[in-house]
Amino acid sequence: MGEAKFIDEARIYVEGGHGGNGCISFRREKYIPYGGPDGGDGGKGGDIVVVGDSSKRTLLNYHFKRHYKAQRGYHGQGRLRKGKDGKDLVLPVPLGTIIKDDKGCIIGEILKHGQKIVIAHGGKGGHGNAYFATSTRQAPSFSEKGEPGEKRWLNLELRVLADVGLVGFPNAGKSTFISKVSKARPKIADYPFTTLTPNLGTVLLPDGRTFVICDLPGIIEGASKGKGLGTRFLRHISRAATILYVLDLASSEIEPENAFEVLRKELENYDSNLLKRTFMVAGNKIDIPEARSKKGRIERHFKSLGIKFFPISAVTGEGVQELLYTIADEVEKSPREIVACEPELIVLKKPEKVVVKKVAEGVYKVSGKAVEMATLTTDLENEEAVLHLQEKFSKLNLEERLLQAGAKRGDIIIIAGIEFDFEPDIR
Ligand SMILES: Nc1nc2c(ncn2[C@@H]2O[C@H](COP(=O)(O)OP(=O)(O)OP(=O)(O)O)[C@@H](O)[C@H]2O)c(=O)[nH]1
Ligand SMILES: [Mg+2]
Repeated sequence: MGEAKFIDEARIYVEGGHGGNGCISFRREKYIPYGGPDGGDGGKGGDIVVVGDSSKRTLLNYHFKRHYKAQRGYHGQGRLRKGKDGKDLVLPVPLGTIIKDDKGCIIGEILKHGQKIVIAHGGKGGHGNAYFATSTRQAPSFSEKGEPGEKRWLNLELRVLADVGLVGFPNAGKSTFISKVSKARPKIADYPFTTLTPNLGTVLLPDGRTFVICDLPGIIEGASKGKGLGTRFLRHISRAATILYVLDLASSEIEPENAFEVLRKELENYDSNLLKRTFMVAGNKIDIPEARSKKGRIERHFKSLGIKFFPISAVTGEGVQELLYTIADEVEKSPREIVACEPELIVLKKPEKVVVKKVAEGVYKVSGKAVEMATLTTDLENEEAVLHLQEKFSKLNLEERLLQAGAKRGDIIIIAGIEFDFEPDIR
């Protein structure tokens, strides 16, 4: 993973495929000049589907290409042939991707390889004229148009699925640690903020247990107020089972006990739930004499607080094995949080069927999925089709609703962007 190209947010526009139109056709048989209606239905438009792909690590693709439209459904044909459905458009995303709409409502989250979520439904195909044949209307010469596909802007947000999150000051040795215990190869250097984006590494223990570590950019005092790289990367450990604080025992700038307090404070300011998570502390760089000399004191300090403390050297590997086994135990006990339980997660109310709004003197706008779809699927040039639309409107009590809202004969009614004159039957 190219470090600088780690992208964990994207905004995309998605549009399901348009449904295919229903067909108007009549059977043609020998000696029968005008047979019964046999126009087939249109096919459904393709859906847009996100799918979990464990080989993906970032949302980079969606940073470059933002507009997605699925294939439309094919039109119906004569002899009752139904149009083919449009192909779904599949968007692979890394595991841990959360999909939100513009109101911040969570549409879903991808946690497993192969898991699918439809984020924009294709429109239904329109019925062919055969569908409208009744005993009183034996030769309908109209059909429905296909429905438009669902369209919307969505926000993709990645929260990597890690079992353990590494939290520490810059230069504490977090990246050195992850490169020692996994195949991850992040940049390591003796200046602060070497790591600019999270890195994941998988640890495999000799006993077969395995877990995923997330190395994060360094946190400094004031990070939650935006200092340094800030705390926005902390969201990547928001569902880690446990947190490993990495302290630099050789630091000449701050004592490890204080460093730990500062880190806890910054985490608390970012999201106090992070403090409820189980955690342990690694005192790094004990290969350096100044660090080793502090070891006893720091050990006693954390022990007195009941905190698990491990003196290690990420460079030589001293103490690392023991730490890894303890992490594995911890991960087993408290599995990774797999469901995003966010306060923003609200169940959307079922949309109202018909909503009438006066937009100007003598102008009313009508919205609601059923009314809009009925309008959009009608061929307004075809008189029979318009009569059929009026039947649909009366089933939805549209006329009454408009009269209640104050509409009068001759007023303009706008439905799905199309203007009608209001000509009520009543009064
Ligand atoms: N002697 C010694 N040096 C270490 C040890 N671990 C890390 N270092 C050195 O400390 C410096 C910083 O190491 P990094 O792993 O880049 O630190 P980091 O915590 O990832 O730093 P940021 O990415 O900037 O937050 C490097 O020069 C490492 O070689 C250790 O156990 N012993
Ligand atoms: Mg680093």
